[in-house]
Amino acid sequence: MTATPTGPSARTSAGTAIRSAEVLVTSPGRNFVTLRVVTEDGVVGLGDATLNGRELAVASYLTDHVVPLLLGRDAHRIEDTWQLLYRSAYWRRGPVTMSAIAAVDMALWDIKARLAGMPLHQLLGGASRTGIMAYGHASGRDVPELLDSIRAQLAEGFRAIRVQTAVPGIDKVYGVSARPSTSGRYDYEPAQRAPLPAEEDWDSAAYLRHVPGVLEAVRNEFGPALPLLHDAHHRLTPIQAARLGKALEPYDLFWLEDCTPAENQETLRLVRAHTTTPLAIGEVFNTVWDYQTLLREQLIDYVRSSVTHAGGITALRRILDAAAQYQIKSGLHGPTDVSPVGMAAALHLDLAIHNFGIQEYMQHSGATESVFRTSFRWEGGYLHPGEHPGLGVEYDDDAASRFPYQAAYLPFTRLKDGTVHDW
Ligand code: GCO
Ligand code: MG
Repeated sequence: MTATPTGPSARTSAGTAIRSAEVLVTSPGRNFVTLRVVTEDGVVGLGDATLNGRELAVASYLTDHVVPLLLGRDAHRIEDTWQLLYRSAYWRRGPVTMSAIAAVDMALWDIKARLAGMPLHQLLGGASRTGIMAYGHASGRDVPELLDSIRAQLAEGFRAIRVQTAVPGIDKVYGVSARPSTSGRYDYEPAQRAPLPAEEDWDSAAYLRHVPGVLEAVRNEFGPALPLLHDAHHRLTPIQAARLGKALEPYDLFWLEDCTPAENQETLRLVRAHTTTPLAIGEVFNTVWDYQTLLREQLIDYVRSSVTHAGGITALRRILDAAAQYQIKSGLHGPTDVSPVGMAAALHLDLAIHNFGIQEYMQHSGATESVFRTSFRWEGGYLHPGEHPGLGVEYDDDAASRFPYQAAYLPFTRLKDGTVHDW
């Protein structure tokens, strides 16, 4: 028998052999990359491969380098396929590679669960809770607008709210909607459709002076019980992050997110030593290695990864199990750039794991929902992935064809003196 690159034993002529794997790019309001895997028997699995602002790199990684390895393999062999894709490339990790692997992993779990006739969470151990507590986004260009935005999110049913605010002296701040989000869905999409990225400005000192007062106003208005979250979006130095965490302690945050760029995990020792504000980190991480020190030294409280960017259900489950040893919980990333497929995968994991914390839920647009038909439910502040076999998402090709890809970039940031800063 001739050895193939994927190994002869992984191939099969049974009905579960992978017949096709197709990369679908669509842009219903924003860009999404989806992998559709089909078995010889016609069972379909979907995986999300969307990497905001770098979509076509993952599409090419999949089409040019991954799809040829999948054809003829047994769709049931999820672990073997994951290990093959991770190890056979030689070049490991990174968001492009790990988003591509994630898409394959999700699609294969989708197929396995559809074949089992069960919603995916059943294969992950079954439900550990009845619903998934989600947080919504609120923002304002000033305090009254922010308070209105929070009221609108509460009216939508959210029981936990992320609070972002404009800062005097800074033109455009991450997370702040350009128009009031006082009714309907929160409308903040940082990726802009343009041939080049937009430039924003930043001033950490102005931000640090302004944010505690805003959180105080919010706490005073809504009382002590409402869980409040805030995202510093990687912009602070360790000592600034420590100061912010300390300054926010009176307002009892559910979490402070991405207080520093956490490429240097040891940095969090300093932040941790100075504040009891809970810390959430990891949306830009893509493997368990990025969390090694953070988990072992208990430097964070919440794991922020998405299924899409952390190598899929197989890999994120391992990160969350590692976190559970230290009572560190999940707080999975759920912005609109995680597609409904990636969101469904997150919800099945959220429902099954024991160390669930909270789930971000930004709500996709009507255009996005016309392409991705989901079966997850949003009721009373809680999400549920539903009981459809598999992930519970169907892809509508006709709807997708109405939304061709459009180049879009995340913005970047410069300080007042022109220095490029972390966005
Ligand atoms: C969040 C994130 C997002 C990211 C976005 C980048 O907490 O939801 O910070 O808003 O900026 O996902 O693509
Ligand atoms: Mg974030």
